[in-house]
Amino acid sequence: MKTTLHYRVKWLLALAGLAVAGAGHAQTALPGKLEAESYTSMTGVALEATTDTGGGSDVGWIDANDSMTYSVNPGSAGWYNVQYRVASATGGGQVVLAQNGKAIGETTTLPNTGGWQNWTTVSAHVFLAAGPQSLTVQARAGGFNLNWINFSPETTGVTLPAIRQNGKFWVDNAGNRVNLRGVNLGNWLALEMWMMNSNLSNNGAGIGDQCHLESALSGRFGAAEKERLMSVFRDSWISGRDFDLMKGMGMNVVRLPFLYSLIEDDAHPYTLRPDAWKYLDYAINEAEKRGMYVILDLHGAAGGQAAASEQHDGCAGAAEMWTNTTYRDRTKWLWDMIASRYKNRSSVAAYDLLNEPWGTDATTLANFAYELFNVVRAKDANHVILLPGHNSGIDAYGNPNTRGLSNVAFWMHFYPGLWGWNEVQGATAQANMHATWLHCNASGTGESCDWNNKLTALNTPFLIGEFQPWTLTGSYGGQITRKTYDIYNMYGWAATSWAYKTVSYGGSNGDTNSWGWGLVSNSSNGGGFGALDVGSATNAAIESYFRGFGTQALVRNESIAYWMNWKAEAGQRIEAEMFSNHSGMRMETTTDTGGGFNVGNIDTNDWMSYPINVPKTGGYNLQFRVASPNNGGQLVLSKNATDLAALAVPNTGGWQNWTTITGTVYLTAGQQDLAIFARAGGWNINWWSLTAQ
Ligand SMILES: [Ca+2]
Ligand SMILES: [Ca+2]
Ligand SMILES: [Ca+2]
Repeated sequence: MKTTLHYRVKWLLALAGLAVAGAGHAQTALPGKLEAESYTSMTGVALEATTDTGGGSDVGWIDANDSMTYSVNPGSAGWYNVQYRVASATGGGQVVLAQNGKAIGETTTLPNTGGWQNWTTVSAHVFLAAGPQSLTVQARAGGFNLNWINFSPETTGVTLPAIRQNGKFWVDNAGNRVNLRGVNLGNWLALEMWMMNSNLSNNGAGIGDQCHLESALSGRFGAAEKERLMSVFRDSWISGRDFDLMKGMGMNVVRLPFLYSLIEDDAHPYTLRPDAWKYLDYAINEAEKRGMYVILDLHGAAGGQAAASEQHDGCAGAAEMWTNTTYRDRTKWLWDMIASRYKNRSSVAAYDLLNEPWGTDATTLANFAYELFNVVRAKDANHVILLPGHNSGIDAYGNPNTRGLSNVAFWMHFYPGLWGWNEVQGATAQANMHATWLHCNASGTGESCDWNNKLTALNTPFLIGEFQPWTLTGSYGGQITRKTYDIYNMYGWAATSWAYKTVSYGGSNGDTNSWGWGLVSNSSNGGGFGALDVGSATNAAIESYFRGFGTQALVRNESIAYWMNWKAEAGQRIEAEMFSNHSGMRMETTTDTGGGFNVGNIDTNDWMSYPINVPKTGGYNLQFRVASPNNGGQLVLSKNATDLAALAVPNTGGWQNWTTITGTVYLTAGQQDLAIFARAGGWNINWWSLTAQ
């Protein structure tokens, strides 16, 4: 009934000459308010007087597929908050912004406002390029009136303290050390096909890298539709829920791998894509809102920089940037653009100039990285610039300090236990291998200690840009992951693990004993997806498949989530191996009840400390879970080098024969560091506790 009347009235309006184009054909500068009636062209709508605040006209008689096109001029590229001023007596309206016949934002569903002149404001957001352009408002479903649309720059309302170098440490602008611990957003803005183990194929053949996926899509549907489908993938693989999940797992930084072709128009070198900053801005905004930093990581440069066998720079095959000066020049141009855009953005923690640029020798890499450093520094005086590690190390750089460089850091990627580096079989052996890597030998050298000594001598900060401690360590995975972050932070290093999300077409079973490379994976309950042959599927089917990555159910590794959020607390078992600082200790797997790790290698004068909040001043009962094949052990609980309690550690008949010794202590309330000190060593400790009397 409504529909019949609706069409009849629209027809009558047209007859009466009332459905004329809006008076204002002028270009609307954005940010600003776009009157709905100021369209330059439309299909199927009509104007009417409005009783909304401010009066004037609204656009009514909007049915599905009706549209209005406007001439707008955004002053700068970026994300805009969009406010639709709408009224509806029926509800069910749906609106989307489009350009060149393609949606460029999310579809927004509009409410029933209780009348055709009862107005409300509905929010959305969209990325717009700078400069004059047309913008179409498309009705996906009709049944609403539109008075105006307001565009304002999207801001997070959050300003994070800027990160800079102070000697070997990452500090904030107040000079406080910042323990950066985060994860890589792999397979998002730089695909690695294995991470979606997806049964993706092209005419029955596997797809080896992003280049082949994109060329298959271009070949079938043309470059514009390929770009649209890739945008659908990017809009889907990562969204707000993922930043919530990362935050919930204790992360305060995200390393963001991207390909040059996300920014530079590959068909027109030295030209920014219209949507060049869409995804980097989005990620920075989403991280910043949650108090998290971003490290911008050029994962694939023009021509490719990685070893020939690697797909992670976009295309497997030769690293042509090292033999072609144009590619290196384009890479300099790209960093000039990036530094110009983000120079004042304090939530960007650092620029990661090139990922694993191992298609050349260490000296060539160092020389080019210093060239890139100068390009960035010419535009951006603020940000820390990361010099890329070669697979042979960082020695070819010499000492950046003696070159007079500031706000500079190195990165390496450490993967013990994988690809021939200390590979051992079985979760327990893997866990002990990681524990060995994280600790010094008796002379304060070896394993990760050598790197700490090297970076200390260089007086330069360090990022472990990639590492993976959980996939082969079974039930030890969560704890060894936390411990890896703790030890790296103790050295002063930032650390970002690889990676946030991996999926498989059947879904993960959520079993932490056989967990893959993601902190999260798709659930076997509602997260699965099937095969897709991009050589024969319709573009609608490909779009639907890509969209599925945004809606599939996810499961997180609960062991990692637990340990990343673990802290020493009164009244609970405090795992001895979760010290935040130490001298001379190391962890190892234990066969005591409950498993996990104990602390061993305890020699006389070794110590370890724990930040803890003592809830109230008074007496506390102490328990220490210890084992020793020796007589004469002495354990002291201390604070600021003052003894609070001393206990004898008995001979229990073996390093893994455990007993619990008890004592008492008087503590004052408040946040403090408590230390366990070995007045006489030769014992192990698994856990301890303090409980108010
Ligand atoms: Ca209006
Ligand atoms: Ca020791
Ligand atoms: Ca323990």
